[in-house]
Amino acid sequence: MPANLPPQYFEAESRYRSAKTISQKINALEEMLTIMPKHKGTDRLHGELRRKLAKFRNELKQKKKKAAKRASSYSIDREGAGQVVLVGPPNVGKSQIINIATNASPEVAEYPFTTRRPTPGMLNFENIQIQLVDTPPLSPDFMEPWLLDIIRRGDLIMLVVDLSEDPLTQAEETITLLQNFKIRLTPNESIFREGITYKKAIMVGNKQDLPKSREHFQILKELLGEQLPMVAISAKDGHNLDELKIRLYQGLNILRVYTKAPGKNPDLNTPFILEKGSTVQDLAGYIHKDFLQKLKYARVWSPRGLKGLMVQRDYALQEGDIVELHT
Ligand SMILES: Nc1nc2c(ncn2[C@@H]2O[C@H](COP(=O)(O)OP(=O)(O)OP(=O)(O)O)[C@@H](O)[C@H]2O)c(=O)[nH]1
Ligand SMILES: [Mg+2]
Repeated sequence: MPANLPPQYFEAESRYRSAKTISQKINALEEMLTIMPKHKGTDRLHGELRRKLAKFRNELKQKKKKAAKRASSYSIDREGAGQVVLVGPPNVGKSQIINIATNASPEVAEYPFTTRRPTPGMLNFENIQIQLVDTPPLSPDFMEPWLLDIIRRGDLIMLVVDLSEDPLTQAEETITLLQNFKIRLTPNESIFREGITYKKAIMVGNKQDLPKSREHFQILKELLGEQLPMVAISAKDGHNLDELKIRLYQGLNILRVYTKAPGKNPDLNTPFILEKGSTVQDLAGYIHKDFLQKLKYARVWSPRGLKGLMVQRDYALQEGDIVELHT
């Protein structure tokens, strides 16, 4: 250690040694480097301190990155038959819908920007459950950056508007806002093409119980009815909730089938949920990979009249089919 260092240097060095955080260490090192006279005798020490400083600065940067990632990303694990993400302007009743339709109870309030975090809830539809995700509002004034990822990951988007207050403007503004982020709502299947995420969506006009809502819904249907399927509900009194459930199920692009063993009855309480267009072979593979290899043929019963029809592996399954797999 060169002898000609000023006393302030040793004070800073002692602070460096007792520093408890990376920032404190960086501050002390910076101070030591400023205080230290530069000449041949201090060259090595200088280099050593600069190396340490670089190392701590890098550590701090990594730490901040990690913290930022934690704070800015929320993902909701998919549960049940599919994930429906509710989006829309502030105060339209998104949280109220989750409250009335699912087992979750996010906060509902008269003021906008009540919801700050995504909240999942499960909705019962006949013999299956569909996951609904409540989200903070989409608004040009403020939008949570992680919200877009949740929207991109959802199976179906439910665009909610308030029918009592100019729903057309609400819908158009939300659609435009998403478009600015390369997300387009579509009545067709979700796809990603040329940098744009096309997301299957359904529009829900809420607060149908309030005055003017019916008129407003008619206007909405006339002007945007071709763009998205629509349903009017009241999350306050539950009006049309059953219709909404059916539309959500249809929107998820799935089908339910049941299996049975020869000579036995099927268990109609526990369907297999498959993507529309799935075949007997897909069902077999879904159950077990051994099944897939050994499968010879299947027999199918259906609500539309099939009674044990013998089918091949590539038979496209239909909603409600009961399948007997033969190996
Ligand atoms: N009349 C009527 N009021 C409703 C209905 N649904 C929700 N509300 C009311 O509308 C207000 C907003 O409801 P929220 O569910 O908090 O709305 P939100 O869309 O989640 O709002 P943010 O979280 O701020 O985006 C509350 O005062 C609700 O009681 C409805 O169907 N009819
Ligand atoms: Mg809310």
